[in-house]
Amino acid sequence: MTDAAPFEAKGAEYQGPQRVFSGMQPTNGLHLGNYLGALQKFVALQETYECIYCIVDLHAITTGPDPKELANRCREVAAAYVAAGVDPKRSTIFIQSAVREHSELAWIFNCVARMGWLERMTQFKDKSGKHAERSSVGLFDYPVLQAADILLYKATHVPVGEDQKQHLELSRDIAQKFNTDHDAPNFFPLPEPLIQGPGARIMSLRDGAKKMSKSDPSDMTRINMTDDADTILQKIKKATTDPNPLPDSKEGLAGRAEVENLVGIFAAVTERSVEQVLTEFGGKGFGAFKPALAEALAAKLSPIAAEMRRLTADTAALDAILKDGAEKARAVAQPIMADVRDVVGLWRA
Ligand code: AQP
Repeated sequence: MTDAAPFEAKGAEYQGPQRVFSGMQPTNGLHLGNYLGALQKFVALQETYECIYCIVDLHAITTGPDPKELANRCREVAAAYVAAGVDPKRSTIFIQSAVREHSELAWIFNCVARMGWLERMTQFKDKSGKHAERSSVGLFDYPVLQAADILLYKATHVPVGEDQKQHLELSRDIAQKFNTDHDAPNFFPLPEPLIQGPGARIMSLRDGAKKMSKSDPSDMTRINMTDDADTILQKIKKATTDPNPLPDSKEGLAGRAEVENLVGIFAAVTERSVEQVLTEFGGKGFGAFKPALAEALAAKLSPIAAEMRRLTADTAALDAILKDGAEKARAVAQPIMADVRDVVGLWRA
């Protein structure tokens, strides 16, 4: 048995190491929501935890990306991680499909998760729209693979944006049911989502009811991590607002979702509170606020974008980081997977 005594007496708390896991899909380029909701937390958590950060290409193929582009998309996400401050010497950065055990554990979890649990997942409903029967089984099963990603490393903490809360609850349900069904209390930890903080839910620049998303057909709805200062300014200038000036208190943002989103973004990128932003801009119009917001965004993102360009130009160096990361990830995952096989009673090859 490996990894700090996974079987404890019934009812005991999980005793294994505290470990962070999270990932991002190499679909379109990353955007401000990905950065503020997740990536910024990835960086901060390195101070406290052992961190494992994945680029989830197996998730990406649920929506059929161009196979010729997928490897470079993976490199772009890896470059974003490193450029934002994830240190490949301290943390593990790797590509999901390079560790085969993700798929194997997902299959085992398919036999644990219940259809009814998956049918309740709102992300599948959003992404499949009116054509659920024509969606891939993989898209339906996405949160089960996500549970496997996390639990393959017995991760205890998962930094994600607000949109992933329901999937994280499902991961906890799967861990709990696996432990109970196999009479293996505390074999898997029940992973804690780390969602709180500014930036947990960044909305579309055009519609305050929709989250900022890579897959939105309009590029004007999002700030990409690689947008230059001029593009950022144009997008912010065209962002939906209303004719009223900014309020001078938080209460004044009620019913103004788009304005609330822009103020929240300003607060998050300048590391101030919403109240502080409103103290400065309350009573002023968007003619003053929007250029200041665009400038703050460019100041935050431009150095990261420049570093991303430098890193993606050196494919060999990035690939070496990913190879090393995959080796480190396998070293954690393989003994845990061997234990899972034993617990489930699979044939020992
Ligand atoms: N708008 C958002 N606000 C805050 N956090 C967000 N995240 C995504 N959008 C926002 C967080 O970013 C991480 C990586 O997400 P992902 O690549 O796994 O895919 P996703 O959650 O489905 O994000 P996207 O950008 O909206 O992609 P598409 O359009 O491809 O579905 C996650 O932690 C997520 O919470």
